[in-house]
Amino acid sequence: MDSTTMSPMLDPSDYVGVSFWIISAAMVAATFFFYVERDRAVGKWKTSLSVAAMVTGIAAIHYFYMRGVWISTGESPTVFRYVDWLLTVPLQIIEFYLILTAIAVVAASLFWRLLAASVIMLVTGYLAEVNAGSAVLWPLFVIGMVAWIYIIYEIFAGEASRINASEGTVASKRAFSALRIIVTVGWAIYPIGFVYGYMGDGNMAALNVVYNLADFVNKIAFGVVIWAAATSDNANEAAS
Ligand SMILES: *C/C=C(C)/C=C/C=C(C)/C=C/C1=C(C)CCCC1(C)C
Repeated sequence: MDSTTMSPMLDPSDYVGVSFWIISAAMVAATFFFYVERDRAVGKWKTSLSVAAMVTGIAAIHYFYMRGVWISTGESPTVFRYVDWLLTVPLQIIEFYLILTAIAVVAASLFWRLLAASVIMLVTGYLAEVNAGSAVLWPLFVIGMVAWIYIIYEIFAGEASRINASEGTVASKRAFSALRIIVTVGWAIYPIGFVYGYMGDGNMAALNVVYNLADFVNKIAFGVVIWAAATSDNANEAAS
C-alpha cells in the first residue's frame, strides 16, 4: 500500500488494518474474561489465570498502537511487535513452567534455558526483520529457528518431558500437553508468516495478517487452555 494515500482513519477495505482492529477487541475481551474467571479457580490456578490476563492485556495495548502505525503509515509496526513479544513470550514461558512443575520434578535451570532460547529466537528474529533486504536476513532467521527447535526438543524429549505419573492432577497434565502443542503447532505460524513476508520482494500485508492470526491463537487459545484446566480442577475439587 502506498503510504501517501493513507488516511488516519481505518479504511474498511484495508483488511490488514481490520485484522488489527479485530485482534485488539479480542485481546481486551480475553483480558477481561481471564481476570473475572479467576474467581472460579482454586489455588495456584488463580495465578495462572492472572498471567494469562497479563499476556492478553499487554498485547491489547500494543495492538491499539500497532493498528495506528499500520493505518497511518502503511508500514509494519516491527519494533512494537517485538516489544510485545519480548514481554509476553517470557510470561508464557513462566506459565508453562508453573504448570510443568505441578506434574514433574524439573530443575530450575530448565526454566532459564527455555527463557534464554525464547529470547534468542526473538532477538534474532527482530534483527532479521530490521535488516530485511540484507545478506544477514536468512542466517539470522535460521538461528531463530534453531532456538525454537531447541525449545521443542526440551519439552518433548528433554527434561521437561519426564512427567511423573504420580504427580499433578489430570487437569494439569492435560493443560501441559495442550500447551506443548501450542508451542509447536501454534508457534509455527510465526516463522511461516516470516517466510511468506520476506520471500522474494516481500509482502508486509501478508506478514502482518499472519502474525495477527498467530497472536490470536497463541495468546487467547493459550489462555483458554489454562482457563479450561483451572475451572475443571475446581469442579473436581467441588465434587470430591
Ligand atoms: C505472544 C507472542 C508469541 C507467542 C510470539 C511468538 C513468536 C515466535 C514463536 C517467533 C518465531 C520466529 C522464529 C521461530 C524464527 C525467527 C523469526 C521469528 C521471531 C518470527
